Amino acid sequence: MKSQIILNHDGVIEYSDNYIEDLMEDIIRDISWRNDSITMFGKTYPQPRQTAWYGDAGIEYQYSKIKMITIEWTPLLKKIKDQLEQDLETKFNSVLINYYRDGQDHMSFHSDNEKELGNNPTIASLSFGVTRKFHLKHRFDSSIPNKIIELKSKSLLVMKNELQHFWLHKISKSTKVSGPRLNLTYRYIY
Ligand SMILES: O=C(O)CCC(=O)C(=O)O
Ligand SMILES: [Mn+2]
Repeated sequence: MKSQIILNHDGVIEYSDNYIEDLMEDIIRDISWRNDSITMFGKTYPQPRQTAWYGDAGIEYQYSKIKMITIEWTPLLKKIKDQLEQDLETKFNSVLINYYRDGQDHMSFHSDNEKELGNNPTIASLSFGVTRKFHLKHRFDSSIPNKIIELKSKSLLVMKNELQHFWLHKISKSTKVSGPRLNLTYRYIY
């Protein structure tokens, strides 16, 4: 695996192009999407993307006030997990799936810092479909410029060490993309 260190200050981000074959259609075929809403300023909206949560039986994860319990691995999601565990020498027990139907679907700035993820989580993020921009912003030091990483189809991005303490990340809206994107973030939930 040929990986590139993209960020190495207050946390680490590694990126690998062409990590995996294009499995977008094969993955999507078997996914049951959730139907969660988000509440902001007292109003309820559908989430601005589709989501699903798979993994070992009975694993719970709460984010943005949404409580999720795993659906058990599809064979393909499990196979990818096994490969990532071998390549990254770490364990995963669940995967959050995000499907951005078009350029309007997005995810706002946040850190993956829920306590169930442990102190310095290693999160492995796979992308399929259209290229979208992954923005990073330092939480405390405004003199550090934001970073933008173009997440290409079949790439692997790994976030690790103290990254979630110090950096926010997002997938912003784009009027330039035409087509969907699938993202899988493999995680270990304690
Ligand atoms: O779609 C992505 O690349 C990022 C997803 C993400 O940040 C998350 O699921 O927490
Ligand atoms: Mn995230």
